[in-house]
Amino acid sequence: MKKFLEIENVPYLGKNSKEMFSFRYYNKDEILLGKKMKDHLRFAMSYWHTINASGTDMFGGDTMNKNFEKEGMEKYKAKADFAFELMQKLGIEYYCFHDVDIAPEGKDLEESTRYLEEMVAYLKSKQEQTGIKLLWATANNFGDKKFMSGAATSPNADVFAIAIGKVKAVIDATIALGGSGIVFWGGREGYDTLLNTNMGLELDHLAYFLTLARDYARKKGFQGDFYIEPKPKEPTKHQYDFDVSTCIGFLRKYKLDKDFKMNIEANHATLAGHTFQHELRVARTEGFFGSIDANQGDLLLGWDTDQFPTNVYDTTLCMYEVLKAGGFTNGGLNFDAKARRASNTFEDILLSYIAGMDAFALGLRKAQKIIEDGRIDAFIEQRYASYKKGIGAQIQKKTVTMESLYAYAKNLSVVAVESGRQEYLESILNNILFGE
Ligand code: XUL
Ligand code: CO
Repeated sequence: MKKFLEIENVPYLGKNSKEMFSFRYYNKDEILLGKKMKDHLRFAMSYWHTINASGTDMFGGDTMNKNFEKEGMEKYKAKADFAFELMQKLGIEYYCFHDVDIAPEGKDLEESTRYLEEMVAYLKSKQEQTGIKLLWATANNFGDKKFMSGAATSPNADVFAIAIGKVKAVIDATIALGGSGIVFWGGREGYDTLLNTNMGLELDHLAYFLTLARDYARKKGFQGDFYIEPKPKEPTKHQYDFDVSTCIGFLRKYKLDKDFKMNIEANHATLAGHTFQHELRVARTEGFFGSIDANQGDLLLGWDTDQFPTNVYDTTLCMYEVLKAGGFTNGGLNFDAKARRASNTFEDILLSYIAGMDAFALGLRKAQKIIEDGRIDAFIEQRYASYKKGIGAQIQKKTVTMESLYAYAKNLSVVAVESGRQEYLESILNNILFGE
C-alpha cells in the first residue's frame, strides 16, 4: 500500500528530546496511577478536521489538498488509508467521524446510506488490520442547505424525518464498527431570532428525536454511551445545548438522563463563558462525565477556532477532573482540532497531533502530581471542616429544622470565615507545574 507520510512511527524520546517528530511526554505504555498512559488518555483522531478540512475560512479557500489525486469512492478510500497510516504512526487507537466525513453524499438518503455502508465495510477491514477502534460516530445534520433552520428542530417535518434517517444509518454503522459512543451536537438546533421560533415545540421535537435514536440503538443491541455535545452558539445565535448544566436539565426533564452523558469540548466551554474545567466539574459532580473533544480556542479571536490544545494549565486541570471522575469508560480524548490554516503541510498534521498529545500527556503527569502532592485536595477538605462536627454535621446529615437552626443562630455574633487562599493555591499549582 502507498504510504503518504515519509516519517515512520513517532517515538517517545523523553523531555529533553530535540527530535522534531518525537514525543517528549507521551510514553504510551508507561504506568501512571496503575494504568497505562494510553488507557488514561484514550486519544482519538477526528476525521473531519484531519482528513477533510483543507484550510478554507470565511476569507479564503483551501491551503491544502487532501484529495490524494482521486475522485468519488476512490478518494474516500485513499482518505481512509491516510487516516489509518497517520493513526498508526502516532500510536492513536481510536477515531471519530460524521457520516459525511467518511463517504460521499448521494442524491437521497437511500443512496447516501449505500455509500456509507460501502465505506463502513472498508473501515472495518482497516480496523481489523490495525486494531484501531471507533470511539464514536455522529450524523452531520447541519451542513446541507435543508438543515438551515435545524434538523430535529426544523419547522419542516420532512427535514426531521431525513435527519433521523441519517442518525439510523450512523447507529447501524457504529454497531457494525463496534463503536462505543454516538454523539449529538445540535449544529443548528437553536434559533437566530425568537420572532420566528416556537421554542417549546422545538425542544419537544429535539427530545423526541433523541428518544427515537436511543430506543432504536438499544433495540439493535448498542450498549455504549450517547453523548450530547454542549455548545452555546455558532452557527446559531443560541443553541439549545448551551452548556453542560442546560443539557442536564433538558435530559432530566425528558427522562433521557440514564443513557446520555456529555461530550465536553474545551472551545465550546469558553464560548459559553466558562472554563473547560468548569464544564468538566459540572458533568463530574452530576454524574454525566462521558467524553472530551480536546482542543482550545483563542480568546482574542472569540470564535470556535478548534486549535490543537497546547495550554498545559488547561490540560492539567482537565486531567485532574478526569482522574477525579474515575477516568474514561466508553469515552476518550478526541482531537476536535485542526492545524492552523497556515500550517498547511502533511508534516504539520503530525506535528500538531504530537503537540496536542504531549500537552495532554504532560497534563496527566501534572494532574497525578497534584493528587499525590495533596495540598490542594487537603485545603478543600479542610475548608468545609465545619460540616464535620456540631451543627455542621447535623446540617450535613439533614437532621435540622428551620426552627432548630434559628435557635442555634439567633445569638451568634462574630462569625469568622476563613481565608479562601486563592493566590496561595495558584502558587501551589505553579510549583507543581514548573517546580522541577
Ligand atoms: C462543532 C463540533 C462538531 C462536533 C461533532 O463545533 O464540535 O464537530 O464535535 O458534530
Ligand atoms: Co466537537
